Amino acid sequence: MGAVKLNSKNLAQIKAANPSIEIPTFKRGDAVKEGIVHVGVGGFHRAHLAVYINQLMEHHGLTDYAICGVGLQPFDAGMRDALNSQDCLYTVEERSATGSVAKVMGGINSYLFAPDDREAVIAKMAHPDTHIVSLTITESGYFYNENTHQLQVENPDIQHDLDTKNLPITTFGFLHHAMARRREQGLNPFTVMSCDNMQGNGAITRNMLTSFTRIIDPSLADWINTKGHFPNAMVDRITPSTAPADKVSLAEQFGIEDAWPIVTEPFMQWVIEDHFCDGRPPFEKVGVQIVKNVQNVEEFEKHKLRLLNGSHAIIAYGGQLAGYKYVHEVMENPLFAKFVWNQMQQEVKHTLPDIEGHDVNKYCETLIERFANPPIRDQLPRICGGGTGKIPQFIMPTIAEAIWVTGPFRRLCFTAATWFHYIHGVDDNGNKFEVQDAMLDELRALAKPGDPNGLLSIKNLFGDDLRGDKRFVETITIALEDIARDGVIKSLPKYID
Ligand code: CS2
Repeated sequence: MGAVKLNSKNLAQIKAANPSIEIPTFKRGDAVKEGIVHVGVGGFHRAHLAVYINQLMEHHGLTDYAICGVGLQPFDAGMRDALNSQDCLYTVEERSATGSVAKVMGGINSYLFAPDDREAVIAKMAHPDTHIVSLTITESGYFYNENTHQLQVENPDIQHDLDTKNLPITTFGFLHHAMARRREQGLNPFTVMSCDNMQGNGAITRNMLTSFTRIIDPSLADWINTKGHFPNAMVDRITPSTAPADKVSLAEQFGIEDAWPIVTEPFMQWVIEDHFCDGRPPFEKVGVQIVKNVQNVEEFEKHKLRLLNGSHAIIAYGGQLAGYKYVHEVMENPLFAKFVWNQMQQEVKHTLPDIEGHDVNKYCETLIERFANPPIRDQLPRICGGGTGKIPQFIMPTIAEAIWVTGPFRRLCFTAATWFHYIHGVDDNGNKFEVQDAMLDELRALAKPGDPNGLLSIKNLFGDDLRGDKRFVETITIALEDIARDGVIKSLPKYID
């Protein structure tokens, strides 16, 4: 029998054909309220927040926090078409060495594609039923200058949105208009909940939004700043980009025809500060760690960003240069596996705060297992992309702190150097690959094989403290020379022990 097209009408048939598949049995559509508007519906959102909401709706009777997904970018048209063709249902396939489990998710209730109707998005955010606007807009969506910690006011998209006669194109433009409308209507601000991978994601969101709004309307900025809440959070679930083969295997193995399914790992984690100004779902009922203390979230974030994402950096940039395609393949090479372990243990761990009840060595071991999980086939280009938002977050602060406490940082410099070299788009065997980065032109103009100084001069990315540190510049120069001369695989043994 052929696979069945995923939609509400066919759910019972899908379940009957394969009873192991989890399907939503809760009410959807007009029977529920959409309390969350989520900007940036990609794989990660659909494998993370939308899964927690699905579980709350399925097992805990939640009816007033269904999700209205929003896409701001032209490339989101594909998600609009996929979700709208299947009543916003989609499949999450959890894969591990022991097999696959398929779960149809129904937490996303509707989807708005901003380029179709920008006003509809503003109206939705401003609606009294909306209590939370959540974001997965990637690091570059925040227009955050890493050096000055300020909004990139000069950015043309921000300039476009600062003229309020224009309909907005950036997240902050939409949030600004919606907040203004809520104030006019006598409502509370909604909570703005960042689910992006950034240290202090809530604080950055607050800072960027109020800076943006202050230029247009200082009193609105004050209102948002005083009444609005922006919880900080650590989010975690490795979610590869969906490959065409994933659709085929879902159809073959589970009988579901899904225009855009997700393949992910069984593991998921979310630690979030309890800081909501207009109510929230009882997230703790589905395993979310809700913490009262912002410092606690920061500690979890630090552990995750420096250990997981910091390791991903060497796996992705080093692996791409060495000619690999997937994370698990890189981890099968003992040189990389050992380097990753030693970087975590010897250079990152000592920069991290102790967290009560959190065993950092166990956490590192779990990471190695997660990276090595072959069936999720996590693609290196997914992790390589957008490095200008990643290296300054996941690697540079660890180097700066390691220097401060005179700990070792050679491996971290090697990791940073793999990114510097990656910019050229040619691997160690002379094969070309595509480099994805919003700042690519600027990077390419400044990158030189074996010489980090051009890239280090980008003030938005690298602060003066590191650029001015002789030990750092010397160490990264040597690493970059090694890579340019010998390639990653030949250089690795020098950096492992
Ligand atoms: C990856 C993350 O893109 C990246 O840099 O390291 O997407 C990673 O898979 C997630 O942070 C895991 O939670």
